[in-house]
Amino acid sequence: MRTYSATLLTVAPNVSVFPRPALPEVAVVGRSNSGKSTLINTLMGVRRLARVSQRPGKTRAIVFFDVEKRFLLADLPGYGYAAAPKKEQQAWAGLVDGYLGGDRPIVGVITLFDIRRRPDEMDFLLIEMLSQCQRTWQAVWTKADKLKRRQITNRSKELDRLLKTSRPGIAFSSKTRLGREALLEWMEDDIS
Ligand SMILES: Nc1nc2c(ncn2[C@@H]2O[C@H](COP(=O)(O)OP(=O)(O)OP(=O)(O)O)[C@@H](O)[C@H]2O)c(=O)[nH]1
Ligand SMILES: [Mg+2]
Repeated sequence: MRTYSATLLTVAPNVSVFPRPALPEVAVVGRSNSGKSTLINTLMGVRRLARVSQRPGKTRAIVFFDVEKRFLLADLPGYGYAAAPKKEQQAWAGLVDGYLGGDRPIVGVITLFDIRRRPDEMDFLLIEMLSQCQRTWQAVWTKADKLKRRQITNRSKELDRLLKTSRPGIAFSSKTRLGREALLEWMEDDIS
């Protein structure tokens, strides 16, 4: 299995401390608890690079990882944490919009959806945001190990339809590594 050598570069709670744009960047976005940090660890083939939350809504900064001085991976804070106060939700929007809508060399956005959940208003808002800032995104249906093979196929089709994906989403599991190769292929294509 191909693994990557990745290191923590910066934890950025606001736009003023983003790293200097130099390398191509791949962003990982999605609802709180959708599995962003776990997916980054799985993609890189390491155990404890990105911190996996014990409680949802813990990550409140963009965490940048440097991968082999070739590209950066950006682990974005999750949205949709119901208990978050309004002020925090605004801070989230400011940070994510500042990042995705800014002038950064983002070559692709990995957009996560729990395969078992029905997308809601906030998911559609994220997609709207991505298309407004003209970002190429790849949908990923996470936690596919929770479903049987047949259900994975059906849910994947249903989510493609609901979210109007331009390319089919990739069913993914950090437990079984389903979808890892397909997602890496997409990512490597974008970087080079
Ligand atoms: N069964 C299963 N559980 C997963 C998978 N990916 C993540 N999880 C679990 O889902 C929970 C949330 O995972 P995280 O990676 O912390 O999710 P996150 O999107 O980074 O969450 P925030 O940083 O709070 O936005 C953890 O308990 C993980 O172990 C998966 O593929 N399969
Ligand atoms: Mg996280």
